[in-house]
Amino acid sequence: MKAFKIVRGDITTIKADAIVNAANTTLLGGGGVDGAIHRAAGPELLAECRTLNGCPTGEAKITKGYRLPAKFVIHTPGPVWQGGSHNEAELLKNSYENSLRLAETYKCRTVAFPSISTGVYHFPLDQAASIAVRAIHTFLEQADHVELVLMVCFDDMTKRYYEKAESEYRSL
Ligand code: AR6
Repeated sequence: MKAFKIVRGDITTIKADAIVNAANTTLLGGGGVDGAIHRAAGPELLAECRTLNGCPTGEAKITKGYRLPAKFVIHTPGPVWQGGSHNEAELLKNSYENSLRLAETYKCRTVAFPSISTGVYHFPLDQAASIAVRAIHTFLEQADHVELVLMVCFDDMTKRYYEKAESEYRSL
């Protein structure tokens, strides 16, 4: 039975086949969840990331998880919010879809996401949550390998927005 679950927690502690990193286009680390993932994975993660030559916004690249409990890290740079007329919604959807496609390719059964672009990149949480929830459900319906997707929210406010987006999606 496939499932989407919204939980509160620290994604670096999640024992999924893959966790997703809200990265930047250099893939060379940063603050927020990116910094936390690199700290927990150890320097081998940065060494592998250096070989990837960055990643365009909305696309995704995969590495091993090193010292993390997760087997893989899928790195995706979400869009920086610039007011909404710079294709931000499409690019955010692409980040979720391309991350899930990569998880399928690597036969991952469980995938954990952070709330991409809603920290330093300032994407409005209500819009980001509804884009994420829709993209994840649409993907799950036709997935062959991915069967559990977790949205790991770092704080209660973020979790409430995803729960609201999920209940709105369910009531459609
Ligand atoms: N587990 C889960 N979620 C977390 C964690 C954690 N350990 N730590 C923070 N969050 P952000 P962005 C939440 O800023 O907006 C980096 O410098 C956080 O509270 O990490 O996509 C990159 O290198 C928020 O809800 O990512 C980029 O330059 C969410 O993760 C830039 O930030 C995303 O916040 C990307 O910005």
